[in-house]
Amino acid sequence: MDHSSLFDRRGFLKKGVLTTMAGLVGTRIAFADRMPTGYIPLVFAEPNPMVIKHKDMVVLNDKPWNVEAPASLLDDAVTPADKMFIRNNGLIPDSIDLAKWELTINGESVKAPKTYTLNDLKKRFKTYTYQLVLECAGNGRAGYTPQTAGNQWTDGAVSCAEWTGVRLKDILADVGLKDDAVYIGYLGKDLHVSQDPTKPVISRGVPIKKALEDETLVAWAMNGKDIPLTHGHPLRLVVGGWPASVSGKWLHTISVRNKVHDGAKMTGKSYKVPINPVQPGVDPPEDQFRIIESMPVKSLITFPKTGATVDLGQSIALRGHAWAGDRTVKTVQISFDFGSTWQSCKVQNPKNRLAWQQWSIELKLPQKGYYEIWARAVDDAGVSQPMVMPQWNPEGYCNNACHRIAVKVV
Ligand SMILES: Nc1nc2c(c(=O)[nH]1)N[C@H]1C(S)=C(S)[C@@H](COP(=O)(O)O)O[C@H]1N2
Ligand SMILES: [Mo]
Repeated sequence: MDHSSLFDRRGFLKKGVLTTMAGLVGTRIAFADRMPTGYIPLVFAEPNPMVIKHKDMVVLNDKPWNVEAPASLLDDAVTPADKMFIRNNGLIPDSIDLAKWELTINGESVKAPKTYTLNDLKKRFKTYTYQLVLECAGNGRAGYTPQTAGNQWTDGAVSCAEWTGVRLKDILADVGLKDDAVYIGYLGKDLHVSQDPTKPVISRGVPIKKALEDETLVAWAMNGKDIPLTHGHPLRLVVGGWPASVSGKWLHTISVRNKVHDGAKMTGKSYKVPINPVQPGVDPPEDQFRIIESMPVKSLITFPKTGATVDLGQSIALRGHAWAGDRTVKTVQISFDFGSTWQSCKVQNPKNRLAWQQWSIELKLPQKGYYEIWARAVDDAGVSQPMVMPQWNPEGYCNNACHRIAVKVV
């Protein structure tokens, strides 16, 4: 990181930088006035300890940051900030001035553009809180053969945190839309890795119907606190159930479009899959791809940790989460005999629409030996997770194959 932008002319940390830092560490900076000139606080050092998070998180890339959780770390019903995966396409903005932060709503399909301060948003609209599943479309990519390019996520690029903010539909009603509105697109303040401010990082969006759902939020809080800097502080678009790439971090603009949004990573083959199934390894031309919308049904075993050893006769409180994009999960079954027989688990209702659901089962494994435990969820339309690799696709998206863990009984 270039640190020169952090300091004022006298060599002290800029006011905005201190505010950013307070956002990062989640509290005010004690003795901020006593920091020596030219001093770089640890949170801005590399690697940034506040970005690295829980010690068991797995760093796939640090420029930009891409960090995932092992499945066993995702045991909480509501994902805590330190166990939440990070998927950045660019560089985290390094100074954020809360007093000057604004959200602009513009585009061809607004009657007139309008701008709100953070305070306007908090005061003028009703506040809502929802638990929302954010899963990177590339989650599970490591499971595809032949291998596809991109971060080799295993199972942990998914979270379900509690987001607080205002409904995008309330803001859009206040702005006033034209009849031809079909799509929205976001813009965030992150910088391209080249640090070239003219290069866009990512600007995705959703059809207006999804944008106007009750659960689509413009959020400023996560799990009851300011959103951590890594996850979009101070403002984020949060759209549950769809590829998490549509949930724009460091949000400053939403454009209401009269055509499918054409921002960075909406075009080409990004976040798209072939319209017709292809043979693994075959990459059809661009016009034969469609944009991924709702994510497919999926589940995780979060306890026990793969590789666990239990005593014969000891019961295991097997558990995890299941989710199904815009749908709900109807059943979760597990097998410990390589899929020959299946047992039904208890499945809880979601806290709200688009939240993941907890499932559990008390299990006793019948004899000593090595076992694999497989979990399979089925959604309310009767669609099941596949046992093995689903439809291969050139960008390696939407791998919702069953999660498996190994357990030894001694
Ligand atoms: N501004 C901005 N928003 C972004 C991204 C980004 O790089 N920049 N990455 C997107 C992608 S691809 C994913 S999967 C999610 C990751 O969210 P998280 O890092 O908070 O877990 O953020 C999305 N929003
Ligand atoms: Mo993503």
